[in-house]
Amino acid sequence: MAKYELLKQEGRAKRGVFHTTHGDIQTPVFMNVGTVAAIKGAVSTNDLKNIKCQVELSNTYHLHVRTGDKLIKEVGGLHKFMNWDRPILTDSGGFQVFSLAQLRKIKEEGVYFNSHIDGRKIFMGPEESMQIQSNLGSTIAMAFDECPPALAERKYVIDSVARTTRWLERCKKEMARLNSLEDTVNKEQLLFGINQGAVYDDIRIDHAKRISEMDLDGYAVGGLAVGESHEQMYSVLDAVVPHLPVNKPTYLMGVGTPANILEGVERGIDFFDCVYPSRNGRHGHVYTNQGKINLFNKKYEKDMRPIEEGCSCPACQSYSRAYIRHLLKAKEMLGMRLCVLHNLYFYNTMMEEIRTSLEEGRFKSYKEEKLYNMGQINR
Ligand code: PRF
Ligand code: ZN
Repeated sequence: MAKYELLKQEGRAKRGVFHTTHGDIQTPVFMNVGTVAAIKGAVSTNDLKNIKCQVELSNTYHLHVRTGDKLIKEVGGLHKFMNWDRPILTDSGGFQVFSLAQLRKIKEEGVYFNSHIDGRKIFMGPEESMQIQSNLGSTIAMAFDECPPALAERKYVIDSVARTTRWLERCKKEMARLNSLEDTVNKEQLLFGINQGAVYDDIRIDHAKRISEMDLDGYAVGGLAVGESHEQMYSVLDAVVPHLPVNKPTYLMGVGTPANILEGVERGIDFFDCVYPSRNGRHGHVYTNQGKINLFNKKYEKDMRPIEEGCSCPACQSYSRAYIRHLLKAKEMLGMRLCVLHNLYFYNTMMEEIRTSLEEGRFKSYKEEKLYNMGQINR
């Protein structure tokens, strides 16, 4: 049975450790996104170990429509398939169905949609999502939810959240059944519930209280970073996180920039994930302690310094801005790969610094310093 230990608190900010069957997760943590069981940019699982990655994140929907969860179960589960023995979190498919699939129809039983790969008709409900995640054998499975648009009207959000709650009850039941079966890949698979409610604080809070009573392994805040302003997102977190159990991990889904993460930590979030570091890396946009730079910029053409002076990532250890710029311009895969490795290392290192600052009771000043250096605040 997984257990979350709250090691230290500074205001609402939490420093914790989550013990799982695939090892401990030190929080706050950034999960490295590998949607199709691969970090985009030709990053291997061996690379992940060298860039301080603790948790890999994959998607139920993508693996279901291509290659297939049944095949992955047959060959021993996702950990074995991709050669990664540390924790894996799988997202439920809910969000991806809503953002990618065409012609979807939401019903009480689940969602009917067409695959974004070949257009074939698929049905996914709470039971199907749990079955797929069980076949994959991830460490942490996410509940099947609906993520309404940030600007959805109140009446729609009330009905949607009520359905998401009923879906969560079905997820919990199905997960318990699957974990008790003889041939299940990971009999100790964990389930996180997901809070929804768009930007309506009262709906969010009611929902948070409701799901907190269900004694799940962790709690996510979903439905954010979907078009609302940063201020609205922070204000939802201010309202809702205090109503989630402090002795369970909290997860802010799909967020975000380094600044968003610092603000999330301050408001009590343990887990984050986002495509920004890998996506930006693939476009030659790399993070430094002075902010993000674009390596395509001509001013780096003879710049023989590493991306970041003093950075211990595989890119900065061996290569210059000028050379990586050349690789990017020549469309050589190595260019993208080095940028992605640097960016993930930057994120994972920032999380490590955040944890240390929390242990030493100086998170608040760490955050101010980091934001100031990155040009995000004035002093
Ligand atoms: N639900 C699920 N996955 C998600 C989200 C959500 O609301 C988000 C919202 N930012 C990202 N990923 N299941
Ligand atoms: Zn680097």
